[in-house]
Amino acid sequence: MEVLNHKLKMIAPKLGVMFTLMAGAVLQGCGGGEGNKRSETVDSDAAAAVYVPPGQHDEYYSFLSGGFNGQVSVYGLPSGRLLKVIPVFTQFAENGYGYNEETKPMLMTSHGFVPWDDLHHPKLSRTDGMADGKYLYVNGNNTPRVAKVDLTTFETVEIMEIPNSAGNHCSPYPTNNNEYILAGTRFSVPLDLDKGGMGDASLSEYKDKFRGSISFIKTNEDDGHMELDFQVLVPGFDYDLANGGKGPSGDWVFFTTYNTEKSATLKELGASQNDRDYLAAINWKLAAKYAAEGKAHEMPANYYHNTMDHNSHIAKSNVIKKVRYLLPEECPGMMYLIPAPKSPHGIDVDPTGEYMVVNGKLAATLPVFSFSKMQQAIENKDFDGEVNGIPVFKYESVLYGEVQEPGLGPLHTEFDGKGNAYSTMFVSSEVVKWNVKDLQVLDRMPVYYSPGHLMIPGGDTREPDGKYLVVMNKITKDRYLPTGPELLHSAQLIDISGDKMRMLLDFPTLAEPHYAQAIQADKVAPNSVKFFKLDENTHPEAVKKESDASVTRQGRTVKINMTSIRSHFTPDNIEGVQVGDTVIFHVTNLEQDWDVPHGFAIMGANNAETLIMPGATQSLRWVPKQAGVFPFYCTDFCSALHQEMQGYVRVSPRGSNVPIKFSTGEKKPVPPAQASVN
Ligand code: RUQ
Ligand code: CUA
Repeated sequence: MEVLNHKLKMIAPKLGVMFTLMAGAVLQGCGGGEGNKRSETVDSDAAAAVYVPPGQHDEYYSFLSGGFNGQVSVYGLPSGRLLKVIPVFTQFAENGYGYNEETKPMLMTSHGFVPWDDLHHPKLSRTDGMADGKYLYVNGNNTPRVAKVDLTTFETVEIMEIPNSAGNHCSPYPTNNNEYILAGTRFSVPLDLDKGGMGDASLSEYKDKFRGSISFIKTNEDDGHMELDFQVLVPGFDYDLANGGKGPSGDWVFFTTYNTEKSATLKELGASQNDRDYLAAINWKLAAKYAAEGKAHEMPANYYHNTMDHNSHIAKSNVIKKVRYLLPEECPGMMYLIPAPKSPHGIDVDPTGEYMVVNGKLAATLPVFSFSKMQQAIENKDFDGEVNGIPVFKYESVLYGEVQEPGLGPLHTEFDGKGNAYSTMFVSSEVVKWNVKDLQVLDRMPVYYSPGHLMIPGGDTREPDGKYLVVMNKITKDRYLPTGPELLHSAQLIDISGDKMRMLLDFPTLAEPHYAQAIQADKVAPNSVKFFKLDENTHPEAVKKESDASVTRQGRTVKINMTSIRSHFTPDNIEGVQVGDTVIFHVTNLEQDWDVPHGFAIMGANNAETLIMPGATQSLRWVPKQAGVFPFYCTDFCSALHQEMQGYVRVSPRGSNVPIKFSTGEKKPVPPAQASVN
């Protein structure tokens, strides 16, 4: 296997695309069975390097995208311990997100309620080019959305649907002071500039009618609130990934493109005809200036912006009906195209902001472009024609150099802040370390198997923390005990503090992580909220003391305003509900203590439980379909009497005359004999 691997590396660059892809199949195919043998190369002291003793905390929070589970998973590093799952685009039965009445509006879109997405790229908010630990932005790939997670509560608090986009993959990219979150479309679609949104067009009209868009989402400095400021409508290519400049290139953001052939069918062939696709360079500051100075047009739109109110914990949706757009051909100096190896994937800019690495997954070399040469080329008008009025640079005029024989299938690169870059090779299944200045390969580490993204804490910022590297592998095979045909994906932790990489740890991950971000724990942990203050709870249905609990009927709706505290609900006996009523339980958790949520679930409900944090109110809708006496109970083991935390709702046949009645621990008259003893 080692020999074959080596041979492929030597031969494949010369044989081109098809062989490279076949080689991938071969390597993956015989991956099984090799894993245990190779892992013997792990140092005997690796365990000590990742050991976090019981009761002690990890050094970093890492946020791994959940890919097709639509969530974010939070792991501690270096231990690889799972700390939390944050539901974002996906309903989450564990805590009721997307099931309870308060959070349902978060998942509303112009397509209706969309309870799932494919979440690829987490990016931490930034101050002065560094992660500041306030928010985590993530993309929804399938139904284009950008979400914001508040890192004081680890809750999704905002979701913005992106109009005129299809496949929001090169997204989100926050600029160095969070001025904008940029989001680029993956698929181009026929845009109807008069009526707004997608138009009806024949696929044979792809070349003329299809367009892409790059969205500029402005953020508010105080609370990170998002607002879609404008879009740049770009040529009908596919746009893959984005990353921004820093330092001298801080005003720029770069997007890889593929299918510059504008092929509408069989893209695996059609989009690989040209020898080169492009790296699109956009001066975001200039774009914002053009938009502010009246260069923007306006078109009708229809997209949702959902926000969660901090005090009431109620989400609401705003539907926005127009969007502004810029056309590159009307905005000189805003956008350029750099020829890049065909069908490139990741674009990564080094910490100095001078070098742009294009990971050409089908290419034999890894080209590195120079930002200062690009500035020079703009000045000298060193162009090789144009596309839709956008100047195309001559390849040589912006190229810094190429890493020779880096490996097969480069996908992504990050930096250690010591002048080195680390790239994943999907096909040859390795992480390759190389020097950014002299472009020499310094080290290779085989990984298991087929890595996508890798992540170094701060590795995409001005000052990376070059201690650990996490590589996220697409194929798991034999790394763990088998679990049938479906296996979790696998992450590996590598020590990059020395000259040579050192493998430390394997840990399975939930669903399919693409990108991840990590940050020193002390930038996040001190701000973590322990519970919500009951007196700041502005939920209109909140009940702040047991004596205010109530059950009221309004027509066919029965509203139950209930409290929970260790270890009972008030009320816990409810009568007068009829078959077919809409019953809404508004449950307020009266606890004012850390880590005492109460859950609420009722038999036969067509949604999920809801888990109520201390001081918060959440509402669950239930339409009983049968008569009977239905138990409800607390789902979270909250005290020694948790099993007693339960109650009943009596449901009578439709039209019955049982009145609304409710109680908790009805006091029985005290017998006179005992009364005198007390
Ligand atoms: S992308 S590796 Cu969104 Cu590279 Cu997945
Ligand atoms: Cu409350 Cu269990």
